[in-house]
Amino acid sequence: MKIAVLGGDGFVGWPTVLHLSQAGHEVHIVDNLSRRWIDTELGVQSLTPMDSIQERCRVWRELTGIHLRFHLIDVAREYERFKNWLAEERPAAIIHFAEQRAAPYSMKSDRHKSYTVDNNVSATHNVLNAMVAADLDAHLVHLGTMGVYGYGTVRATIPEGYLPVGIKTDEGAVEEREILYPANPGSVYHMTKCLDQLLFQFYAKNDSLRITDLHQGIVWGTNTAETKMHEQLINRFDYDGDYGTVLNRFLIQAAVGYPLTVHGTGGQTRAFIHIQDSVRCIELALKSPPEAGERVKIFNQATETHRVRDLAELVAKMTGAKVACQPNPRKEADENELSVCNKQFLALGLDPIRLEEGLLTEVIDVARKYAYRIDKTRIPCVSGWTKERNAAINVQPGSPRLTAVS
Ligand code: NAD
Ligand code: USQ
Repeated sequence: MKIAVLGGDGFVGWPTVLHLSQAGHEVHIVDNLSRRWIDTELGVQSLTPMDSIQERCRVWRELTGIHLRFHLIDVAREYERFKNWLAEERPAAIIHFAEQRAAPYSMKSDRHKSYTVDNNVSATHNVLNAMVAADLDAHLVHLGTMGVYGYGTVRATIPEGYLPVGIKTDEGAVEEREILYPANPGSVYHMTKCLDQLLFQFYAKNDSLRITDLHQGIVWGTNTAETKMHEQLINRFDYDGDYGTVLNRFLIQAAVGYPLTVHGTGGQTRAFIHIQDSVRCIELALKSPPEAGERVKIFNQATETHRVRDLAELVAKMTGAKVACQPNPRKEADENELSVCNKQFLALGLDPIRLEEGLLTEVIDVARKYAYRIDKTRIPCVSGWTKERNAAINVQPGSPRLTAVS
């Protein structure tokens, strides 16, 4: 099948491209390389040494004989070019990763808020708009987030996208409905993913587009079977205060003897998935598209939940690292419970990689191996959600800002 991977140069996009290519699909990467420009803006680099996208594609071709096509297109800003490209190539499936995905980056300043909303909402709308204009009946698979549900504690398992409700009619009867689970974003970035959901709902209803939205948890790990095939196919690994996600950050912090940066009490519970499972889930979703006219198909793409302080303790036990609690730069619940339904992927055959199985390999093979590339001054989170939070974290480059070390 011909597949367009929008955002195929990114952390989840690149291993997905290789996995689908290895499985025999004709893969086209569409990316504007904005993520690489943001590295330059922030003065950071991936922990792992990444080659250019063209070089990555050349190495894949040398290794496998398979030609990956790369198209430099800004999906948010170059609507006509993107539409014409889509109309000409007519992929059978489109996987949409092409958004600004870091919550701290989206909260850095008013400029970063605007950029994130403009980029993400325009990119998603342009994809839908172009599919209709080009009369393209492709299956659109979007990478959404568990964060659309929010992290307020509800003593009930979060369903996969839809919540059954009873609406009391004027006559006093009860009408049964399933509605999108109430959106409750915790950052401007997460808010764009909530807006995406409404765009999908409308285009599935109005134009019968076939859409799958994957509500993904925090992705951890680095490599997959395919990225391990050659040193130059290595995946990116973000560790800085904006793009690094919590578990991957703890792993590199342990590798360089930096106290593990737990925000607040570390009572935040989040959903997680290994990068290899993320790629497998996308393939499973591709094989199970909705029918035209069906509502948006929503999967929870997460395999386990953990509390931040438990993760820190686990990494500390494994490596001898110290744990340091610090003022939370985010406005979020200090403590929350989280239980997530992921029955659909399990039913399709997903056999999840557990944290305990993969963590040690990740520390030794990746974090320690490339520790020499880490700039410790880029580890602190310097993006506060509000003026008060910014003041509380006392942003000074290199400032340790630690309140307790155990
Ligand atoms: P990433 O930033 O590494 O990759 C995104 C890619 O999209 C980059 O290569 C970037 O250059 C490209 N891009 C951004 N805007 C674009 C535009 N307008 N036109 C063309 N290309 C554009 O992010 P990632 O970690 O690979 O995440 C991919 C998707 O998965 C995101 O949408 C994110 O919200 C979602 N997600 C990620 C995680 C995670 O932990 N990484 C968890 C849940 C969901
Ligand atoms: N946290 C720490 N210490 C750190 C970094 C983070 O305690 O050094 C805490 C945060 O305060 C937060 C939790 O860990 O409570 C998760 O933060 P994160 O940066 O790992 O994840 P998040 O900002 O939610 O975003 C990431 C991805 C995003 C994706 C989301 C899935 O960057 O693209 O949508 O995970 S989810 O969290 O399920 O919404």
